[in-house]
Amino acid sequence: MRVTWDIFCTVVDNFGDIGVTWRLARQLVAEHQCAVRLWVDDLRAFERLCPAIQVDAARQWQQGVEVCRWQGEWQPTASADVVIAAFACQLPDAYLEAMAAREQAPLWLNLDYLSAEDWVVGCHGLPSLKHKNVQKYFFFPGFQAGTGGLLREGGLLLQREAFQADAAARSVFLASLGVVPAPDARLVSLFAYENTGLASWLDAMATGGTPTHLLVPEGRVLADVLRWLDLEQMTPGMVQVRGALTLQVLPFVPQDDYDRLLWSCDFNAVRGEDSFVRAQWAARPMLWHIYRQEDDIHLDKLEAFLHLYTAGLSPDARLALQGLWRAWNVGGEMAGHWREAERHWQEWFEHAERWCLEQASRPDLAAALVQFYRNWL
Ligand code: TRH
Repeated sequence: MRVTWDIFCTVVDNFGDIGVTWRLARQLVAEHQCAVRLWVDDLRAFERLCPAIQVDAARQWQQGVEVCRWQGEWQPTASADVVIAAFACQLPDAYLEAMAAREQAPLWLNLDYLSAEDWVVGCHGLPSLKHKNVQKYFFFPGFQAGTGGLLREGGLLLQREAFQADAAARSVFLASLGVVPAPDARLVSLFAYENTGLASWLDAMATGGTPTHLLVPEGRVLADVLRWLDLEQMTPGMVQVRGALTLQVLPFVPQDDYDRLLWSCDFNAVRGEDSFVRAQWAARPMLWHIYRQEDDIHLDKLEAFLHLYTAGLSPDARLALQGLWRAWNVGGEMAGHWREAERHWQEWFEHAERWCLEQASRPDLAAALVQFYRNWL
């Protein structure tokens, strides 16, 4: 009998909640033969990542996953063997009762946000709340042994390596997005929240010695790009040139194409959680715009990651990378940090590859979840 899984996702804002749960649901089906229902309260956000989604359907099958619209009145539903509340979302009361009514209680997990902080290791797998006879457990993704790991599909790195080794595949993919970079241009992708530091970074690229082709998928940072260009609007496909910098707006692409975009670029600016992890699997130098939290607690998370990520770098390269990331995350002046980081490009490039391999040497998050269930039985 296939193990049944229910994954609940409320889209708080942005795309990370659905991005992570959709990726996990697909992988549990494809690699672990699980029967997965994914309950989502915002199918429009989902459609951006997966254009095949029918936004009005109460139930639909997508890539082997049963996608259920989680809106309006809850219909009586039997509980699955494993229940995942993603990012502490609140399950429907009637579903909690259905969990408690099972002869054998289900495994109930809260899939938490990703953090590199040390305390995560101590809290991963601990019991949390209880509803009647059903115990909930914390499940923390993470970068260190003793955490739940990172989402990484089987074969992902081989696919990525093959793609990056195939210049023709890269050109064909980029051309499908209308991107034809000059042969000597450095290709950079930019996915970020609003950022007052952007103008100084764009200045640095426009006046720098290396031609840069910057790709900006439609989204929140675009308003800052337009302000810098002194333009009212740019639609996908449009290109603007300022000195050594060519700027191009891209459509928001389906999730698998976004991977290929990251693999195609020499440098990726990413944000939040899922794109942040995907840029690490792309094994290229990167810049992270962390999701802002109250009382600046996100800055602790940033430091925790920087501490781990920069450990193998030479002292100068380490300082350069930390300076760039810190400036970006407080909306500070970027130009000097960018020039400094450019001096360490080759080292950073090799480091990104090493970091990727090191992270990939740990069990991936879906495998860790399946193992957690087996141990729990
Ligand atoms: O959209 P985000 O800012 O999501 C955030 C974070 O997850 C954050 O931790 C969370 O608290 C907040 O949402 C509510 O960034 P993230 O996590 O990178 O998710 C973006 C998703 O969008 C990811 O799955 C990649 C995908 N994507 C595409 O599919 N196509 C695109 O063109 C782009 C730019 C992204």
